[in-house]
Amino acid sequence: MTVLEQPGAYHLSPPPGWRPQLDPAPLLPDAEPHRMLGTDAAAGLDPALLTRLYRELVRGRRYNEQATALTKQGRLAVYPSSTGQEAAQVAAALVLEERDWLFPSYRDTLAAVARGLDPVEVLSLLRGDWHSGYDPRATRVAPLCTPLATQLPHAVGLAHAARLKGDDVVALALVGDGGTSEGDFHEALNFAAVWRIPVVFLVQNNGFAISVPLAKQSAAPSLAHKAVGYGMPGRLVDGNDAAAVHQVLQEAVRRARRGGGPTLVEAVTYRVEAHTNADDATRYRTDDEVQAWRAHDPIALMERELRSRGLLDDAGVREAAAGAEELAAGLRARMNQDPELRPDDLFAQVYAEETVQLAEQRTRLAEELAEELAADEAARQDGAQHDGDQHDGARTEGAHGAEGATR
Ligand SMILES: Cc1ncc(C[n+]2csc(CCOP(=O)(O)OP(=O)(O)O)c2C)c(N)n1
Ligand SMILES: [Mg+2]
Repeated sequence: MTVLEQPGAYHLSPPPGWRPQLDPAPLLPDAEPHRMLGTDAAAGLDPALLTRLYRELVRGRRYNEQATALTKQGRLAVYPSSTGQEAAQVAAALVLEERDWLFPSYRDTLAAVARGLDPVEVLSLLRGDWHSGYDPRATRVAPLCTPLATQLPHAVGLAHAARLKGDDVVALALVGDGGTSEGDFHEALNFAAVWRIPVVFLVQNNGFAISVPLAKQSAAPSLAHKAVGYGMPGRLVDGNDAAAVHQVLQEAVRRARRGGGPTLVEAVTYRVEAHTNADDATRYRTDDEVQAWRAHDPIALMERELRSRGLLDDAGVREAAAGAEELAAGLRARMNQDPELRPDDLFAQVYAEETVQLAEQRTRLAEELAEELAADEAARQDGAQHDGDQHDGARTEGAHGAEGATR
């Protein structure tokens, strides 16, 4: 007899005691992205914070331009520009306390720079020189992460461990719209919500995962809505409004710090440049779309606010531009120096204890390099011998020639 055949054993609806664990209504994001700049609410914002945000936005844009130029000069292997997304990255950096941790993706160089990291060290990975140019422990910034969304479980694990150890640490993890389709996104959010981990997830929805537009990525009402399924609040914010992103993230960080658990924030923004210097964005989107977003520019929004409140004038704009120019000049000068690389470093810091395979590879590389060096040396000596012979020949000929001439 199956369960269906047992009288009264099967109910079409759940037993009456069933109810949702949590009222989903308070978790739902607002219908429209939260905005501050240009609204009455902006009057209450701290002028020092606005000014700081503005300076970082201007520096960030210049940094993007300079780094992109360096790819064209062969000084940087690849650069994923975040022009148009500066507000979300800068706000993410400024909202954290020194003891907190940032988990960036490959596109989040500006968040690392605004956090105070060395601008050249931030580019080390994208230059292909070294695993991470900066010390994640000292800076509390995890390495820029290329495998999509893997930084999310890392952030959750770190914040969980910190809480177990009694450390007052919040982790802020950045991810793209495309990254929300990854299994790691699901695992990180589920674990974080169940364990009420002090972590904040910031999705920069820049409209695209390379050439895949958001509509082909997700059918959710918004990416912030995904939070509800995990049992954490979802917040929707205008990602080009640095003051609004800062405010929403600050609330989420404070909530996490006081034990309220994680929040998922979706910053609605736009990737104005191509995916990287190696991508041609004209193949999958129109110029009109790009121009419409340029009209909602994060720097222009902030400048307008500051000017309307008498916090910025032409001289202030020039001063911010000069500061950004100094950053770019330093970047140029240092990136144009050839780095000193040790091939053996390739194997360092991969595992706490080196695996047998890695040790074998290390030995093989050392042998190959030694062979190459020996071959180079032999070729050099051969060349020198050959040059010497030619030189001697030339001298003899020359001598004869000279002799001939005197004759
Ligand atoms: C696990 C994994 N799958 C695929 C890729 C290849 N890949 C690199 S960037 C990218 C698009 C990511 O889009 P999104 O998450 O929206 O971030 P964005 O580049 O827009 O900042 C893809 C698919 C990858 N890096 N990692
Ligand atoms: Mg994207």
